[in-house]
Amino acid sequence: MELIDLRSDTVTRPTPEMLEAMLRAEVGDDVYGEDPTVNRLQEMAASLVGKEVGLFVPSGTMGNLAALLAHCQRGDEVILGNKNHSFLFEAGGLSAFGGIHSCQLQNQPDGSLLLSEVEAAIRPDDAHDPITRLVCLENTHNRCGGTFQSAGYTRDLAELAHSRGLRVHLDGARIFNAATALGAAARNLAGPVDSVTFCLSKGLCAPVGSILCGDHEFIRRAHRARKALGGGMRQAGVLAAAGIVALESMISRLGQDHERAQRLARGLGEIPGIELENGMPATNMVFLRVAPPIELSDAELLAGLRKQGVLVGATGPRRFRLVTHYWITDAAVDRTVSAVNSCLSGSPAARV
Ligand code: TLP
Repeated sequence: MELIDLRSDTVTRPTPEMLEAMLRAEVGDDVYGEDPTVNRLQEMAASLVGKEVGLFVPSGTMGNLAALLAHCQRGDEVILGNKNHSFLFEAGGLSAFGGIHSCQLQNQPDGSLLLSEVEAAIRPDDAHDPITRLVCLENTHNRCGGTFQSAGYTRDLAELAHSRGLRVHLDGARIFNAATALGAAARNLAGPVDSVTFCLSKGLCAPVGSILCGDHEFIRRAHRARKALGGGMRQAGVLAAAGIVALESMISRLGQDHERAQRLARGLGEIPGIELENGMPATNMVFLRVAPPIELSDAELLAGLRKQGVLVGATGPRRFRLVTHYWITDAAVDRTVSAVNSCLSGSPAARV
């Protein structure tokens, strides 16, 4: 039985074309800046998001942390959403390694921050206060449901931040999903911000890696931070080669993942006891809640689905996340809907 893994788009395996490119990759020592494949990937990436320079990093987490370290000094404050990945799921790296203080604002349903709240959170120049240095956005926004924010919103936020002397970092782990959903170019979404991280190893299917982009001076600082964090890789062209294939051939197909997320949501939404948490999905994530009359525990549901070859993510009591990606076909979507249906209707075959 083929496993249907909907826990995340991070589970995507490299495509045959990527494996082929990895095998043929020309490499050098990237710590010396001598890996031609890494250099090419960084140039392509920077141009896609309209920035001067790109820096290949092992993960989105390191990209965000290197950005924070490059923008902030110890004791500086960053304004970010209380559901942002950097706040919730990066092991507190910003305070552990950067000594950076965080001011958490409530994310709006689309993942944005209210401009009025950002403005109110900027500290006065007073010796009692940390120095507000940076605002962090996330687009698409993972915990808000894979939602996206428009280029207009990003521009307004950046204008406000810049007018007060702050910089803006965008966690654009899935920026190409946002761009696809908006029918916009990624460079329009990233244009107004000072730095952006995006991931090659999520919907774009590369096995490893993210890119941090910004201007020369910012990337010079981020490069040093990457080294300090142990992210200076040597013959990384082997990985970058897959990243190049990802940028060349995987962005234009992301809409298929969004359509499949819609198909999945429509199917699941018809099952009694399932509530779609954010309505129809904006991109490639379906968040759902299992309503109280259903007696199955979360562990029983996960185990019942696993028995039928379906893996989904648990995101909280009676809350689950299903993420579509390259390896999820229409047939896999339909099989998932029937598996959930049979678990919830108490089919003995699905019980553990
Ligand atoms: N997100 C993962 C988990 O960590 C939750 C996932 O399965 O979605 N920014 C955003 C918005 C992310 O969703 C993630 C990964 C990251 C950064 C970190 O990327 P990696 O996993 O490459 O460190």
